[in-house]
Amino acid sequence: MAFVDEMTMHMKAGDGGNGVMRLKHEKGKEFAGPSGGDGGKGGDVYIHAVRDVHILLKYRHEKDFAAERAGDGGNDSMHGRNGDDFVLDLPIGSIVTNVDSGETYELLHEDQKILVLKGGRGGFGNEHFKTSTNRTPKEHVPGMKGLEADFKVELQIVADLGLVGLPNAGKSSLLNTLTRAGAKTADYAFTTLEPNLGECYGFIIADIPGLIEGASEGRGLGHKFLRHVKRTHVLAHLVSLENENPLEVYKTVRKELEAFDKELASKHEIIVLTKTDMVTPERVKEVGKEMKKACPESEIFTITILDDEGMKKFQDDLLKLLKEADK
Ligand SMILES: Nc1nc2c(ncn2[C@@H]2O[C@H](COP(=O)(O)OP(=O)(O)OP(=O)(O)O)[C@@H](O)[C@H]2O)c(=O)[nH]1
Ligand SMILES: [Mg+2]
Repeated sequence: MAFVDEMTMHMKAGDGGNGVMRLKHEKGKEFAGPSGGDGGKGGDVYIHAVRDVHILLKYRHEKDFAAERAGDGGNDSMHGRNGDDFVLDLPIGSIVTNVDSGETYELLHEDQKILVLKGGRGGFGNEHFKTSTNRTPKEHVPGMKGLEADFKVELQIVADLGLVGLPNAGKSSLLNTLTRAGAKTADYAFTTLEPNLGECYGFIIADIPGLIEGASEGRGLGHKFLRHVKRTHVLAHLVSLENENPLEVYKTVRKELEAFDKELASKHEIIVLTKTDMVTPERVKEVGKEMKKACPESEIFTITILDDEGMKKFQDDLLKLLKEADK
C-alpha cells in the first residue's frame, strides 16, 4: 500500500548532570562548608503524533536521535540546567516498538505525546551530604545515564475517510477530485487493484478496490483490503446512479461489510450517490428519498465529478463532517 512505511532508529535520552564537589570560602575561614550543587535532569524522549503521512521521509538519512544532556551542578549550590527533551514527530497511525524492551506504543490521535525514554537523574553535589557530624563532605555523585534503545516504527495509516462501493462506483474519481492522489480511473470493473491514499486539507482518504457480492468470502479483490478501512473513522459508501436499483446495490455492499466485520459495519457511514449527470434530476431526488427512507441515520449526498461548484460544496460539507468525527 502506498505511503505505508517502516523504519528503524536509535534514540537516547539525555544523561543527568554530575553533582560537584565545592567548598565555600568565607573570609577568615578556610572551609566554610560544602557548596557543590546537584546536576540537572537529562532530557526525555517523546514520540508525538502529527497529521503528515510523509514525515517519515524526513528521517531517511538520520537514524540517531538524542535528547540533551543536563548541566552539571555549580558553585554556591547551583543546580545544573535540565536537558531539553527530544520530541520525534510521527504520523498518526504509527506503531513504535522499543526493540530492546519489546514495549509497543501506538499513536492514534493528533497531538498525542508518549514518553518512551526517560532522561537520567542528576547526581547530588557534596552539599547534599552535609550532616551535623560531617560538615565538609567531599562526596558527590555523577549523573545517571539517560536510557537508550533501538526503535522500529511501522506506519498503519488511520484514514479519516474510507471509500467503499461496487467497482465503477466512482471511488477513484472522487479521490482524484478531492486530493492530488492521481489514481487511475476507467469505465471497467476493478480498475483499482491496490488501495490509493490521498490527503485533503490534512485528512487522509483511502480508496479501496471495488467490493462485489461474495467479497467477504474472497470474491473479487476488495476483501483483501477491507482491513485497511478497519481503522478508518468514517466510511463513504458510493453508489452510482447508473444502477437500475441503487438501493439493492447499496444493500449488497452493506451485507459484505457486515459479513467481513461487524465493527466495520457499525462505523459512521455517509452515502454518496454518484454520477448524477447520467440520470434526470427527478430520478436523483427519487433515489435520494428512497435511500433516506431505508437509512434514516445516514447523511446522503448526491454528486457528479463534472460539476465543479457542486464538488466544492461537497468538499466543504465533507471537511466539516470529518472535523466533527475527529473530535
Ligand atoms: N459521467 C460520469 N462519469 C463518472 C463520474 N464519476 C466517475 N465516472 C466514471 O466512471 C468510471 C469509473 O470510475 P472509477 O473512479 O474508476 O470507479 P471506481 O469506483 O474507482 O472503480 P474500481 O476501481 O473498479 O472499483 C470512470 O470511467 C469514470 O470516469 C461522474 O460523476 N459522472
Ligand atoms: Mg478505483
